[in-house]
Amino acid sequence: MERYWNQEIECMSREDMKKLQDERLVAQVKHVYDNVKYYRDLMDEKGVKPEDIKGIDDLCKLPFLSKADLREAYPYGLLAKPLSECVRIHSTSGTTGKRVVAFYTQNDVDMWEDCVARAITAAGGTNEDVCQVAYGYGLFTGGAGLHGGSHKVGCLTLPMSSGNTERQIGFMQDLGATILCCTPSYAAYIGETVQEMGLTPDDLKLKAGIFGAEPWTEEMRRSIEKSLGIKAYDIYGLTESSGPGVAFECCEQSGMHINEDNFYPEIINPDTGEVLPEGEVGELVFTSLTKEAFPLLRYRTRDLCVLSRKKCSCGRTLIKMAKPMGRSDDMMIIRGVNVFPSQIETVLIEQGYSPNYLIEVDRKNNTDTLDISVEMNPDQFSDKVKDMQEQEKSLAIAMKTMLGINPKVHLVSPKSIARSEGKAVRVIDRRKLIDNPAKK
Ligand code: DLL
Repeated sequence: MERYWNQEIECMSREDMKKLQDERLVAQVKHVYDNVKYYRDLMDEKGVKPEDIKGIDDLCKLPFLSKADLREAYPYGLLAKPLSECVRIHSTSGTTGKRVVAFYTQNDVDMWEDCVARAITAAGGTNEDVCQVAYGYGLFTGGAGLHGGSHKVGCLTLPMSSGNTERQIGFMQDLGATILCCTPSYAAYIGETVQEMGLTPDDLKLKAGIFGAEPWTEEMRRSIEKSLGIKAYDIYGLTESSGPGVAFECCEQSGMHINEDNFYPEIINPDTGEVLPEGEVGELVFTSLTKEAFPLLRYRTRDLCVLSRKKCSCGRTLIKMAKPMGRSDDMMIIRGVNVFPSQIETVLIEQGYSPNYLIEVDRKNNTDTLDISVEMNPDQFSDKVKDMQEQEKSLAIAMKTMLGINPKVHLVSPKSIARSEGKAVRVIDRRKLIDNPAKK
């Protein structure tokens, strides 16, 4: 029987949810307008007053907020509560520019942990479970988010953080961990290490994994499920919106339910800002409905995905988002063709290769080049050059079919590509990025 953390909200009728969202939006907009000068200026510029927002149907009147705004307002410019009421910060890694710092009041932390508790419950977690948190702890929201949710559910929480993989597996065995939380790339690495240590999934008590923070394919899901003997659930979130738990997967494993009582989603055309109807692919935009310290109105995530209100067999009525296909700024434009790393991963796993690969993009003589280094499994390795060339050729053909362009494929020896304990870095783009405005 399906269990819920907050059945009233998770299974609420569409009508009641809309009413709740309407009320909460009105209050959130007023809170923001009254307390954040940056927003007040943006709204005044657009000629919108809080009184103009009577509910969700008026959302489109509000201006968008982007990462550039967050950077401009860094660090305190979007804070909506006095520092005396703030109890925590978290921050993005800042790999694509200045860090973004998000603030939390105690109520914000409680709301966040409640969202994560829904995710853990949907993955089958109860107070009988032992939950190993192998996301990084610290400024990153992964460790703190899953840790807080796990406490709330009452699981025995193992605050491992990421890294030290053999010790990680030792604890997993000794304490009988039943739920593993980490990035999917780290889960794949843990699965590989389990095998290298001469163990099988039967030597572990794991039953579920809660993996997110980076895009991962269905093929990767199946491969992790097999290597660890678990059911693998997706979880989504971003630092700006509080962290993991904005959306979570249920037993149906067909997209993630958005905690829409706290985060209202829209899908827009990233070029025009036009709101797209349900079912169309576009950029995901979130409006927080209940945040105190760091509310976000119409925040552009850059994540590309699709929303669906199709009935879910788990009984939840919360709207679902498909697995994000990547960020608009992850998309590589190579010789004019849009290429996502996830397409490359799908081909590799379908063809029986490991998810350990590196994509290198460059520009030589004014032409883009795409090189994909792929690690072989020991049984794929051959000392005959001709065999290896044949394998590379057949993989390159499969890639061409998926991507529409011809990459150079290099099969490399087992274990030669660095493993990831957090978010995997799978793309090195050496071109001067002039053709992807999202990256500027
Ligand atoms: O990655 C929060 C998180 C921690 C989510 C642990 C899930 C689990 P950021 O570091 O700010 O926050 O990165 C947010 O990561 O905009 C997406 O592009 C990507 N992302 C997060 N979850 C998923 C997912 C955390 N399940 C950015 N699938 C987001 C695909 C994801 N991409």
